[in-house]
Amino acid sequence: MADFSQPLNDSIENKLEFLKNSYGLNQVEIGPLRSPLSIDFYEKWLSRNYHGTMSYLHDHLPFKKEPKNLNPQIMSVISVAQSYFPAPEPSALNVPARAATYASNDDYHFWLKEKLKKIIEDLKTAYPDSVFLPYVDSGPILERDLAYQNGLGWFGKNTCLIHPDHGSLFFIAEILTDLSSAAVIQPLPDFCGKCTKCMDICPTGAIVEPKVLRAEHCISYLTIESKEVPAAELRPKIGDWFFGCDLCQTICPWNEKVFRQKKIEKSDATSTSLILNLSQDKRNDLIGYFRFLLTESNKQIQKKHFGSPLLRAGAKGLKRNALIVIANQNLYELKTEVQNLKDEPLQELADWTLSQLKE
Ligand code: B12
Repeated sequence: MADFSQPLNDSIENKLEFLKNSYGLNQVEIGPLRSPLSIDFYEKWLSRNYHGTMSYLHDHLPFKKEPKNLNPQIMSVISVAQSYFPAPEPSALNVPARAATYASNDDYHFWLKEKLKKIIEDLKTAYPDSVFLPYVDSGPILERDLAYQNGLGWFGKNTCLIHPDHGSLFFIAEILTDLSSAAVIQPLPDFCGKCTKCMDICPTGAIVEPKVLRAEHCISYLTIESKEVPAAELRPKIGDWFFGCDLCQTICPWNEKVFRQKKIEKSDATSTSLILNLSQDKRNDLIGYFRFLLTESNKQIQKKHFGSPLLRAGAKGLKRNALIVIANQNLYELKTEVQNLKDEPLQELADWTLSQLKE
């Protein structure tokens, strides 16, 4: 529990600075709760159907547009940034398949929410009668926009919020509160300049314009959020990405700067290759893991991935993703398991995988 035994008139901003350091967060900033500055872009994006099957993004519109609809008492938003690389909460499940960097942590929806609840407990000691509502990712809040307003970063061309010191490999979370803040925060200017590396590297061309992601083509969507089987022309472009993708972030000079500063050597997490070269040992590990996915029951698969963000894709989604990587990495050792897969919705994909395997 935080010790607020500093002078009683200490401001909320100073308390948040103290909590930021106590809880190992990159940034914690409070600002008045206003409507998102980029709501017009959001509406246009929806109208272009770039959200694919994520229909909840439509349902969120009235709240995203007017965050006070969540609770009319709310006056301010406390924006939180938590860096996820190197992993602050490493996952016990270390899958040998290539996954987005954030997935090397336990599922942040739980531990980051817990952190927010502890911060709220601390704040309650100073403001016992105030309202504090924690949000992490799944709420109907345009998180990047509110964080942008509170100075946590600018919207990069890859749409991620980028901070000059922290790069973009951070989660965003909020505490909405009825406390008011006198802080006047200027959003950060856009430092992307003429750089288009994130747009150029995206294997599926999902960044159709600077700051506009056609999510239905983003590998993160195809391997995590979507319940469908990707169109045949997109499958080879997914490369060896089994769960999520980071190419538009690892190529970003602002993250490269952070990797250098933190003295992070080139690793799978920082590599910009579409397909990693595997040692024989790593290839064997990958084959073993995919064999497990193709032959075990959905229940066993769920059990193994409990507590990991990978569970978000569901057992069927993980099988689907394995079939695509098996084809793209030519893991012909799994031919029999692919042939024996009896899963109606995945049948066409399994046939496609077989057609790609060459000894
Ligand atoms: C749906 C969703 C996805 C979808 C769609 C992604 C997307 N870009 O929207 C998919 C599944 C593809 C996805 C992928 C990822 N996601 Co996601 N996702 C979300 C979610 C739930 C909603 C986002 C949303 O509403 N998008 C709507 C579109 C329209 O927003 P947008 O693309 O960001 O576009 C905005 C800007 O471009 C801006 N804009 C456009 N033009 C202009 C011009 C100016 C001048 C300005 C100021 C602004 C501006 O307006 C738009 C609306 O704000 C949020 C959590 C939340 N509740 O907000 C997390 C969130 C955005 N995701 C996050 C993460 C970490 C990821 C991944 C890195 C995970 C991974 N590695 O697999 C990738 C990154 C892919 C990418 N390049 O965005 C983080 C982002 C952290 C950060 N530093 O930015 C969030 C905030 C989750 C969290 N709580 O930490 N995600």
